Amino acid sequence: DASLLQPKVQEFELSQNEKTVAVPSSYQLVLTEGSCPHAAEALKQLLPNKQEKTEFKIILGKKGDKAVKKYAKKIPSHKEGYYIEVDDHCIVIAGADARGAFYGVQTLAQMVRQGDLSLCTIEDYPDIAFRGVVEGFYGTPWSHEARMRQLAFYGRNKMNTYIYGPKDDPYHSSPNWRKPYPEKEAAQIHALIEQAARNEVNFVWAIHPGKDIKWTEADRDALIQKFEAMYQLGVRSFAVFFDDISGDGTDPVRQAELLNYIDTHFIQQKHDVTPLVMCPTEYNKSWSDVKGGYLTTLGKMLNPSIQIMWTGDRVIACIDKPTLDWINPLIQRKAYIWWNFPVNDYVRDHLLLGPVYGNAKGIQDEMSGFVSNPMEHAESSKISLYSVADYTWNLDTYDSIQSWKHAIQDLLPQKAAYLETFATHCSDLGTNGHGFRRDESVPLQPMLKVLAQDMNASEAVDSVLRECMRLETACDVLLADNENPALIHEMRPWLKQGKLLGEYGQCVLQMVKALNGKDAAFMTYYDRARALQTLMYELDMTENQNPYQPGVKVGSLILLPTLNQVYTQVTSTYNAQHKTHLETKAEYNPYTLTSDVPQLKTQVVRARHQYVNVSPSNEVIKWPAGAMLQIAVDQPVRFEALTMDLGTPRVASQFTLEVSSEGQEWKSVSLSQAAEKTEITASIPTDTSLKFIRLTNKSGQETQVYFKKFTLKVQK
Ligand code: LTM
Repeated sequence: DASLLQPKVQEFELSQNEKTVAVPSSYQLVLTEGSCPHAAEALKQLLPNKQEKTEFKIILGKKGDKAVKKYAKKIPSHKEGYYIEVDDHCIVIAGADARGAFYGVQTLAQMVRQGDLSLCTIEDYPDIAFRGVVEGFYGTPWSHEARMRQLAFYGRNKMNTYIYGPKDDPYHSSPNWRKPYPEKEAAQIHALIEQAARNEVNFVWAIHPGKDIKWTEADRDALIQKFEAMYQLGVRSFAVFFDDISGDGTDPVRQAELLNYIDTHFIQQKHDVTPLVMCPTEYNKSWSDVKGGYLTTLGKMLNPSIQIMWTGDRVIACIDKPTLDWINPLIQRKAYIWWNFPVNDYVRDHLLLGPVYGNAKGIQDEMSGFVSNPMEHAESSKISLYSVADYTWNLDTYDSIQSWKHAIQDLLPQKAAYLETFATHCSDLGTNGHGFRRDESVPLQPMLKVLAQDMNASEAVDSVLRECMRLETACDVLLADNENPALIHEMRPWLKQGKLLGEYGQCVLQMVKALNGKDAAFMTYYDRARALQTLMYELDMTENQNPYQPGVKVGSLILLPTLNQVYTQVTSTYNAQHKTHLETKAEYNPYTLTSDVPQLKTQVVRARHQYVNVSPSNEVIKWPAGAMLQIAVDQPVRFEALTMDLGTPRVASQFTLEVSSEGQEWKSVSLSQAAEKTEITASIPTDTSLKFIRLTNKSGQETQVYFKKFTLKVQK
């Protein structure tokens, strides 16, 4: 069944006689020794029983090899393409090159897994030249073992690029980009390079020097020396990232001069190194100042072979034709897409397990590459990465739901149905500074909407109740599963929350049923629903306690909000009927954030114990003159102190901090920042209760800062 082959093949033709042949139990291998070693190795792994004296032949080779000469005309002319022919006594795999032959073997492997082979021909090739992954997120870099598994996964799914650029590897970024890796890390990188080669993946090593680079010969030589050291370790593909920096490092002329120098004096000298890739400082449209000339300078100055990365119209965005029509002329080349999905380093309390959708069809000829930035959870990211492989190989036949289902099947074959149920309710990002959202709980949405309108609609009550039961079951089954321990380990906090959510949903709907049926059990369901609210809150406060977006959210787009709404309604109705005062509030955040700093407008504010935190941002924030960020609370409280980190020394004097009780009269509070430190603090007089606090840029000009921490301490 050709539709089961993933990524989808370009041309598949069944033989007219519709015959099949059994997977050969032994075969004679015909190939030109050494021509496509990784394809040959993969074939031997797939069908180990190679024998000289067997009738059935497998012919494997690449264009130009004697073994496949007869098929030369049938091999697609695209790089990395391949031709397969299956008949009743022979299988031919003929690649346009060695990588194409390797991909042919991967396709054969999928056919073998389906059972008997249909007699057929396949012509296949990728739509996009560079396809894969940029490990480019903030947070804990992937482990060595996770990376080894990833590279094998890329090979199986015909992705040819892995860009190594974890923001929190100090030897990739400041301060240690100038230094060589210590011995252990160097040995691991070497092992990754070997694994990448076995799987026909380009291991691209990226450097992120812009935070503290000096435009001197010494730093230029330090960079070349680091690249040379990486070359000695086996790296044959390189990238330079200038994202998320401010100050001197952002100068496009200096960047272009450095990159051209690297290109001429290092990349071109080596003869076995792929084209240099760069990530610009203005890497998305919303931040681009075309008149300022950053992008056009790169476009004009950079050597034509240097690839320029682009995240789209915004930091987090899907890619379509207008995106590419805008950027390509400016940079005078086809953009190399850095797709910021499923990365969750700005919504770390969410796990993004939903389908990959939103990127346009028909744009394959407008981009030079497409790589996805994943989550720090390597195994869980494979759901999306599988579909990225599928999309980038064959854009026009890409079917997001079908691909998602196949991805789940591939990741956890024995328990795929359970994983699908869980992933259905664990896909949105929640409110976030980038405003990027994904759909969630899609099949249940019609019934959830009916329930939100009328909590007594019995069909909706029953369907949602059944789905909550399915969710609870799925989480239990997955929590106890042993098929992919690394995956379950990553998902564990979310599975535990999903189980509680499933239980809570059933309980709330039982409250509705008990109320309608005048069932005396209402109070028992109420007590349990309250207990489950507490347990969900406790889990959120104790698991995944990263300092950025701590906690664990599941079903946060529509399932949990609808259940909470029903809980409030049913409890209020009960109170009215029985003159009781049961707690009707399910969830409550007394704090709100308002801001006219465009990049901070939709940041999330969270209260945790005595602290109120605004979610930090990964990127540089352009804070306009006069713009402010305000936190309001619905009941007066005593603010004790503010601690913030704008990632910049000597910046406090550009801001004013003010507090107010009613929002009419404002009182200034002084800010202190120690010399050369980035942390800023303020002690707030606790003699009056307050409802508002705001921070304003009073410097009279735009200020560029980071937004690493904003924590208010509130008196108990
Ligand atoms: O997107 C780019 C080019 N750079 C960074 C990434 O490192 C980060 O993972 C994403 C998502 O937070 N945002 C960035 O700005």
